[in-house]
Amino acid sequence: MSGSRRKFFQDATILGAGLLGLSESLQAGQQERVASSHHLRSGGRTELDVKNAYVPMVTPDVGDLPHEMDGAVKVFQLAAEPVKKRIAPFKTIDAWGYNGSCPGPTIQVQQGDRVRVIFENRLPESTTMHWHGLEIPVEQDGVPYISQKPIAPGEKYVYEFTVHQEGTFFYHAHSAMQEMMGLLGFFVAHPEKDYKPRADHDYGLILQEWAVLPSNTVPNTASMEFNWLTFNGVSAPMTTPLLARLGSRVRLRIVNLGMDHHPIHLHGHQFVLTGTEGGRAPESTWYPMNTVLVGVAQARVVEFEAKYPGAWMIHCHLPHHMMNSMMDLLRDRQIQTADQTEAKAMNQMMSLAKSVPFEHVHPSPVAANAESVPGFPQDAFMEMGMDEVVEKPETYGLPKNWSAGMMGMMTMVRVLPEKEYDAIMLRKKLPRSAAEEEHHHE
Ligand SMILES: [Cu+2]
Repeated sequence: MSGSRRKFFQDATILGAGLLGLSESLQAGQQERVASSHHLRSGGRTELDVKNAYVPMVTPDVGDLPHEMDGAVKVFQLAAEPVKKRIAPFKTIDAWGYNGSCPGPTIQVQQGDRVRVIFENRLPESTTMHWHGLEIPVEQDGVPYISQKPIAPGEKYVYEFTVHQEGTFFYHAHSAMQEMMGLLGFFVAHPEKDYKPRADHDYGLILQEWAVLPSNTVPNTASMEFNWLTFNGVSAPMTTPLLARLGSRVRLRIVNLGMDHHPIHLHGHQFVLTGTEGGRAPESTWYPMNTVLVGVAQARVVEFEAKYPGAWMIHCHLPHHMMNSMMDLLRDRQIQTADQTEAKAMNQMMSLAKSVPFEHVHPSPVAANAESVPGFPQDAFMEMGMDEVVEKPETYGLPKNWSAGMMGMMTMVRVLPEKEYDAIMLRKKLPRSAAEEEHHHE
């Protein structure tokens, strides 16, 4: 760690300690196991009746759907509706989602739970909800005309079923174009007895792709050419880094509902495939890998020991999926453009920087004779440092211009030693103004 970076973290610790008191806040934000509602209400039950606690999944940039209890039933409210979705600092699209969120908020239940979802259709057209991978009565399957009548705009519909499985599932509209508008979300069923080995962190990523023409905001759901690729509804560098304590075990659940299969690659660590959309896989089937192909309609669950400190990329490895659309920005620039000049490219970058606005652009150096080399430019001029625009506690302490190295379907797992992890967790608890003051002080 550099001296200035060390000071960064020290300052955060001192400031946070002053504001909140160390003992309480240092543990803050760590994924703590939650007892199931059965556990909390267990009263006179014997130990055997009580479900285990589990580590809840965190869906960065999305969040969870809360529930209320009606007797022993977990009741969720879910409304399908149009959503203005900012997928990048300079791109907001007109997607569809649930409860103002695209993808929809994560539903987390536990194996054995009775679940009721009070669903409302606020879309301009009919829809239904399908519970992908769940073994439930056919009347709850959410297929229009086959298992139910389409739910008309303005109508409500109640789904209710018992979840006897464990695993990573998702919910989505059972209409192809609506899926491509963003109508899906996680449905995670935690096991009755926690998985072994237990994970310390559990993160979920939803893979989506969008075709949005320049100067347009509505995704073209019939296109096969996708220019925006997102994790949990945002493109890098807007994706929120996943944090892991050095030495911890990390579970990563990935689901895909688009037109492409995505090979998701993790840097610097090996993982094992511990589950699919069908649930947990037996440990005898686990083997080391660092790229997992997540096919359309699949869920893939991988786990790894966060052994090596650092900011490690997690990204789709399809080259075009590691980019953000430059069409909005560069207009006349195509990869093969022969008359691209450094001055022209820089000009384009500066005009984008002004419109966002972000603080600066950060082109890497090019050779003096670059313009005479066939094929130039490729990645030159494309990288955009916008650290301050996408700043959040989880990005705290990253090297300057880190955001210039991240685009498209990409995020990172930050494997952090105890002190640095705690400093960021503390910062997540700070009021926004205090965090800003400290930044300016630094
Ligand atoms: Cu991909």
